[in-house]
Amino acid sequence: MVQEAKKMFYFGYDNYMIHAFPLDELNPILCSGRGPDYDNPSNININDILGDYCLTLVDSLDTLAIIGNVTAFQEAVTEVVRTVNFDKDNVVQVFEVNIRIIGALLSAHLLMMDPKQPFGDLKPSWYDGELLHLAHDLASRLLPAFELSPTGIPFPRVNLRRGLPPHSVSETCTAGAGSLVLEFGLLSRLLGDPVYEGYARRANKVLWNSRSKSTGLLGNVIDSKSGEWLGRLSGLGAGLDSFYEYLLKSYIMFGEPDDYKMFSEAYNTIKMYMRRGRPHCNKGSGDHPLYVNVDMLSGAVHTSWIDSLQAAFAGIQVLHGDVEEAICVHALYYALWKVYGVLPERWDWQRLSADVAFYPLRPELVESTYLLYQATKSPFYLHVGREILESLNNYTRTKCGYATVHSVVDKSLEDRMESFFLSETCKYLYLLFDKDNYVNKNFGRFVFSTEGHLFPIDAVFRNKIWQNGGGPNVDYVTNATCEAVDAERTYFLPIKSRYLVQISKTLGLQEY
Ligand code: DMJ
Repeated sequence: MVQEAKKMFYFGYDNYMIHAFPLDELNPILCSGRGPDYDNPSNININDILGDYCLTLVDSLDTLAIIGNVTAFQEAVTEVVRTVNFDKDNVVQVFEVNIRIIGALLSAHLLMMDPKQPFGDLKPSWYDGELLHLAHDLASRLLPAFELSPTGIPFPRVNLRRGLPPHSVSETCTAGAGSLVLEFGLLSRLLGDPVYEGYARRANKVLWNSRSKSTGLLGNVIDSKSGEWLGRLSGLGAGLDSFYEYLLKSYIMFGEPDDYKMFSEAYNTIKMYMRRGRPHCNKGSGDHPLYVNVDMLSGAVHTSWIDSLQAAFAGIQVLHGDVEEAICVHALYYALWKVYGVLPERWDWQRLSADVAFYPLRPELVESTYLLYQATKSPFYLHVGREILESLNNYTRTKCGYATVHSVVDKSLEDRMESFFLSETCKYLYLLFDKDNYVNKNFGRFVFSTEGHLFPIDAVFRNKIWQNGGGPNVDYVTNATCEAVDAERTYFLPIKSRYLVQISKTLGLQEY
């Protein structure tokens, strides 16, 4: 399976380099490349993400390192330094640029600079911090989104060359505005410049302080000009997912107690208002646990769909130490995967049908499968990973790469391979199976960004050299407790078979 996962990555990556580079993405059916949609500037599905900066190459850098291909990694770094330039008259989304490009550049830089050389001698002899400078340049181009916001919540888009576009839309999602602190914090601490982290933290504070006074919940869409909520949906998926994720991961990385306080309050509120079903994952009776979307003001059920991004929440629960709950959340999305062979973007839990039927090769299920395997070492998760890999090969492999599923119902395809397929889906599959990988043997040394980029945890990132003479932040230990998973659990199914049968039957699966 290690070799199969590697093959999957190289099939996508090599085809991108042959048919698409230096454009941003690969069209895996037509065997061609794709850049921004200049004919239709309002096509934000494409233009939010593609900015003419070799996106897929940049997003793939650390996967090459993790897979152990030093030569290809060095070649890729050379190409990035030779080709990538952010001085472009393109309007892109702050969040996407941050997680896919700034995160990728910082991760590759940090892996090269690691004196322990965990993935070999990655640093080309000529390397002199060029990727860090690129990340710095790009982050500076995003700053107008923060500087010109009257509330501190960033505008969602900037023109990389000209700053804030005239008549900019100010409507932004909570995750978009509030998932910058990991990358911006690392950048600030690497450069000794508090500006980036300061803006990202300010955005988080404003969002946090805007939570409902009655429920403590946040909505999914907010106006960055007025600070008014425009979307009252509160849930774990689209619009909110990485906001929670970054509160926890930022705490793990920087040790700031406030991040953990916010995360744990948010986590308790989520459990109180969104969770339905039997109280314990592996005990008692009742429906399989489900986290529903609720209204942020009343806490009442808001929609009857859940979305595929919510599958990542099980991974966050693992990091938070709530492993039993993670097992249950994962089991639901795994059962859904078995129904369709991939995951629908939205699924209606009342009608038991796909509400929004596309699947753009997203990583969330394999990501939480990987994290659950690390936490439990149960071979069950290796089997889940194998099924995921096999169905990706069955349904999405095309002549020149892996393609977005247009409809999970009829398995028709669209000619697009998003960069997160290589940076996340393939990376997590590979790491799931490569049990001796340095990352897995030193799991506590790293944090994965929301785009799957690997960031080393290091005491130097607990320093703010612009504060207190740069002394380490020692006040970071909280009373968080992590539930240990008993060794004997390794030999049983992580979730009792009667509960697996229950969820499978509910979803109409014939076999389980
Ligand atoms: C990725 O860009 C990131 O994982 C993000 O947090 C959510 N969307 C995609 C993958 O689905």
